[in-house]
Amino acid sequence: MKRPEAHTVDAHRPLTPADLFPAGPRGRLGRNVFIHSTIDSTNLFLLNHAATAGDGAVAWAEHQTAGRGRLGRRWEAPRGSSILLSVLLIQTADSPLLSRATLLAALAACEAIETRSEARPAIRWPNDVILNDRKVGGVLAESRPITKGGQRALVIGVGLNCLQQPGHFAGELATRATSLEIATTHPVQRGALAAALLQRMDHWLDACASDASAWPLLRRAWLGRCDDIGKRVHLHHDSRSFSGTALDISEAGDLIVQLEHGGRRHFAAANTTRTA
Ligand code: BT5
Repeated sequence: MKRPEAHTVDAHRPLTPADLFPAGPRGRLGRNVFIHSTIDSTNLFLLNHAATAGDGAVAWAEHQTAGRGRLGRRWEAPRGSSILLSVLLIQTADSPLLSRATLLAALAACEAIETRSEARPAIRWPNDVILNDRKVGGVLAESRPITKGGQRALVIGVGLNCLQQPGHFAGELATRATSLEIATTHPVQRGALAAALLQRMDHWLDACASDASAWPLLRRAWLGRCDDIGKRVHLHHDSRSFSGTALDISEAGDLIVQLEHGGRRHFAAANTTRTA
């Protein structure tokens, strides 16, 4: 049974920058915070404003009219129900973060959920956050060149379903999606969860920037939460279907699969989809 505070009107209150950074910005994230009541997509907003928003900028939305998923898919969430946020990082074109951002954010999302509830979410390669075998969140990392000095704008977006009830998930989502409200017993506070998410992202960004040995740590923590390792996976890549057993992820976040017809193969997230 959920404790009564879960259902207070406050749970849907629009958030402010102080909710996201209760102690002020402490690390790389949050010197600029953009709060939108409605926007097409927080990822698109930061990609379009990369030159002016500045490294570490955070965009938050109560509602997205064109929330983006991978490979042209959509992210749907009722107003005020979710965490819908993106962060902007200005990186050199050869930065390892460009290929590892999805791993970092999915891990941070799991850790944040764990600080705020009894749930132990899993990660489904490459970008799904899973609770009770259903998708509770997703990560979308996108990057674009910016004009100055060969740098790239890396935008990492995270969507986490917080307050949705079962009736909010229609069509295919009815059997595939869940929310923290549905799947956990703790009251869901979007502000505290968003703050924890940003804190965990800041933690890993700082660790990986200051010490290259943090990457193996991050990878191990990610693998510890990954639902796929040792299991059968079905993938679509280069107009072909592949099945096999997931063995590991590479440093760049590729899934390494022992194919059922023999051989091992690396699959990059950018051009691979799951088919089951
Ligand atoms: C993702 O894509 O999971 C990445 C989602 C990233 C969303 C955030 S919100 C803030 C930021 N701004 C944006 O515009 N995007 C980011 P993908 O793995 O392609 O999953 C998309 C698929 O998940 C859809 O095709 C649906 O099947 C399903 N889906 C859509 N909305 C969902 C939801 N609320 N919960 C669970 N599944 C959902």
